[in-house]
Amino acid sequence: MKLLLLCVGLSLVCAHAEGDVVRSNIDISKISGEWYSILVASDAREKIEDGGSMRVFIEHIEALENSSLLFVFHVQENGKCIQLTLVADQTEEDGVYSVGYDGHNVFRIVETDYGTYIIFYLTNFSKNKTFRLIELYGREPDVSPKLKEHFVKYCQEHGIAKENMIDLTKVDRCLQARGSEGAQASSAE
Ligand SMILES: *[C@@H]1O[C@H](CO)[C@@H](O)[C@H](O)[C@H]1NC(C)=O
Ligand SMILES: *[C@@H]1O[C@H](CO)[C@@H](O)[C@H](O)[C@H]1NC(C)=O
Ligand SMILES: CC(=O)N[C@H]1CO[C@H](CO)[C@@H](O)[C@@H]1O
Repeated sequence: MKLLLLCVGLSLVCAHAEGDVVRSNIDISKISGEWYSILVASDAREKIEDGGSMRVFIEHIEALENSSLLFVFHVQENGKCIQLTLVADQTEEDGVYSVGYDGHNVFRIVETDYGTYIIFYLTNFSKNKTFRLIELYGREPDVSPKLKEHFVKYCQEHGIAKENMIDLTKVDRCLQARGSEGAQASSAE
């Protein structure tokens, strides 16, 4: 009992230090707005390498009235930044969404503090092969080294090694294409 109380006490301290991180009952209206892709990890590395279908750069997220989430990304095709819009629908499971893009994808929000970062965990079920993708988005173009380390640890705990992670802050994320309404829209499936 004493130990339990100690743990509860410590986790409160820790949660406070991290800045009110939520892992359940996430208020999706608060994740609306601008985001930047920071780190991405996958057990199918080719999907997040240059030319991979999952090498996408987030621009913003919008929580829709029907509880679906609208994602606006950029992808690079032949050196050009193309806008990609996807709508993810809520599933029956709390905090779990599904979206059709390069197969059928199911994802959930792992954790967020709304104001600094958000982590998504996605599982892909394409024709033959399923794979997982874990992503870190930041409200600013970069996040603290501490947060990156936290993400690396989370991925490793979920069986994705550091070699299968890409630091997207070191590549061309189509930042120059952000907010350009004229960008050619392309929508998947
Ligand atoms: C919610 O609304 C969006 C935009 O109108 C639509 O694309 C999406 O399919 C809707 N989702 C559901 C579950 O009806
Ligand atoms: C998918 O699986 C089928 C049947 O197992 C196989 O014949 C086919 O080559 C596989 N396709 C790919 C792209 O791996
Ligand atoms: C639910 C499910 O099938 N998940 C699979 C996703 O892909 C990874 C990697 O291929 C598998 O290990 C999981 O079992």
